[in-house]
Amino acid sequence: MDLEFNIDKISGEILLTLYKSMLRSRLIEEKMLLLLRQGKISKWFSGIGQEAISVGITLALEEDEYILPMHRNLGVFTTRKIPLDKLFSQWQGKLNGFTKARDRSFHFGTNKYHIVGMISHLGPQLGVANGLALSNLLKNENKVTAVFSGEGVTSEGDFHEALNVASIWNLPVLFCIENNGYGLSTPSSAQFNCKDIADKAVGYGMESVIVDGNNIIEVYSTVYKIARDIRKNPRPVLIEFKTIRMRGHEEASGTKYVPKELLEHWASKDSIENFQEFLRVENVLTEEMEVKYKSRIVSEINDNLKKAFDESEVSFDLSSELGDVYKNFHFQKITPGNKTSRIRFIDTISDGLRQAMEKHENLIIMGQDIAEYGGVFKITDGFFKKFGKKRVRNTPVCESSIIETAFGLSIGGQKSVVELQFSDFAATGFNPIVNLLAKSNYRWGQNSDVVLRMPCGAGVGAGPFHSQTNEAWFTKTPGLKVVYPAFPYDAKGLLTTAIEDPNPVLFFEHKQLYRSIYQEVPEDYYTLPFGKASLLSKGEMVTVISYGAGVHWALKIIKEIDIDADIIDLRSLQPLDTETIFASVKKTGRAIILQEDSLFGGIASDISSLIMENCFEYLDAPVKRVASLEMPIPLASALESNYLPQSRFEIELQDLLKY
Ligand SMILES: Cc1ncc(C[n+]2csc(CCOP(=O)(O)OP(=O)(O)O)c2C)c(N)n1
Repeated sequence: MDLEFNIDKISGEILLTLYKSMLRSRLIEEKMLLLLRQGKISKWFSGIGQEAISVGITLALEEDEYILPMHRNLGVFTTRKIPLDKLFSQWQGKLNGFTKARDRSFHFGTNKYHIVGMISHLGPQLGVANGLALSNLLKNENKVTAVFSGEGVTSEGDFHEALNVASIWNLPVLFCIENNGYGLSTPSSAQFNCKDIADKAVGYGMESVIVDGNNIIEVYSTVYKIARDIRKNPRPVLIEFKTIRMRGHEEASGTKYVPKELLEHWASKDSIENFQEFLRVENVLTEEMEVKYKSRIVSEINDNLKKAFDESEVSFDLSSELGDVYKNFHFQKITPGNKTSRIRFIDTISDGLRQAMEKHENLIIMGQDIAEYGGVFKITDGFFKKFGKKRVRNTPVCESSIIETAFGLSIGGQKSVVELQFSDFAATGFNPIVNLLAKSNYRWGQNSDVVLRMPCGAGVGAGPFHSQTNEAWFTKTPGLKVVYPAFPYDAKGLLTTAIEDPNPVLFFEHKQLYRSIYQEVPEDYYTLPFGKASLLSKGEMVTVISYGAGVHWALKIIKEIDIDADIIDLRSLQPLDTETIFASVKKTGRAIILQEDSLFGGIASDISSLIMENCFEYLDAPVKRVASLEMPIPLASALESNYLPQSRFEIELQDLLKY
């Protein structure tokens, strides 16, 4: 025996459960490797030799405590007793799987079994775990959340952001790092330059321990004790599990780059064989029992495999595929009383947010400097005092992690609004927006009840990184909703709807409008529907389509040159009100779209195509798009004003009318 087991206070029953759970995972995997060789499944990431980690952690936690595994953690799924037929269907891309054949292998979650699976980008798991842990704390539930990561993932920014947030917020998260020596072909020595990964916790003010990942008793006992402690005294702990990856990154890639002696050394420390021998010596396990367990597991595997293989191949159903991109939301119109006051755009955002906080007790707001300081635009001024530090949360500078946290909160049943200090900074949270928030409902039915507030736009002399209007980064990603009001009344009613809607909404707020545009706005809470443009003026000569600040530029120029135009303020870009656009263009025969963003690939291009495709016979002239120049946004106002499209809009409009 190459491992020593200290079983002080562990019952025989638990010892056998640990053994059987590892065995079950190993036997399933061996069968999968066989099927892979027979070409019956397509890809496999082996966790052979690492079973003690998945199994030990899973059994050390309560069944209703969330675990967020990675691609080598079959033992988490099998130990949580996920029905094997469903698991096999998942791997075969069948309908009975957890993703309705929409995603592969371990890329799924199941709230029934308290498991949240990974996305391919690996690191986001860590931030999602923070969200789940925060959700538990907010609900006063003393639960631990465990999240897995390989040593390779510890190089991702997500890892560092997640540890930092968890430590600052005292979140009861177990960061379980499986240091298996290699990230694909890259050895640990080329991945990080500290002695142990456990050292990384120090910089974040976090405790850490190192565990022999092949020793099931050490894994189970350590995790059990730490979990018990952090349930009472919430805080994160990093556990580094030393182990090895015995097979290729995935089966096809092999292990040529791993020294033979290293594999031999670890083979002698095999987690199952050593434990089995120990249990025999201790008289906990007999040969008969072993044979019985194995044959039971093998027939369970074969029966369930048969079910999965017998299941027919999935067929394409358009309405089901498109129907799952967003979670169903039945808009409820809430009409306000008659009392109004004349307020600025910025005040309506603040009012809408405050009233939504009063209405939804499960709503959390997060962002940089939003608490005591009130946010850089002072939109949340006074919120901290009124709603308290649990619900109004200052965050470190880490957009990615906070957006991942918001997704975790959503799984836990909380709504959240994240204030991006400037919409430009969504760039550092891009991955979780377009891959996690946008795709999870489609992939495994988990909605993202998250609103991202996006102060945006130029005209304020703020240069390339504080002036962008980056809605087009998101309008092209199915699964996201994109709202972009131009008036205070709309801003409030659309913001409250964004918060009611259980889908991820990017809510663009143009900074130049914040303090320059006033309107009579109801004092009460009210909602306005998405996907309904507003027709600001009616005319016969041309249809002018815009949104955000562009609406105000168009209104001004059209008033100056005094023409008779339909002016459409889109209000929301995804969903887009094509009905109003087409009806107007069919009437006027001419369309011009004004967009603040630079031209190529912006929403104006899509609207133009839609008009051509749907209204061609009604057009008296080609559709015009007017937008900013194809360059970054410059600082000085002489440059910025020429970058922006106002001056070109008038010329293009006159041209269109003359055509
Ligand atoms: C953001 C991102 N970059 C690269 C990859 C490709 N990739 C998949 S797994 C992997 C190695 C991960 O290594 P590690 O975290 O040590 O986990 P292990 O596979 O060893 O269990 C890489 C580079 C990816 N999936 N996502």
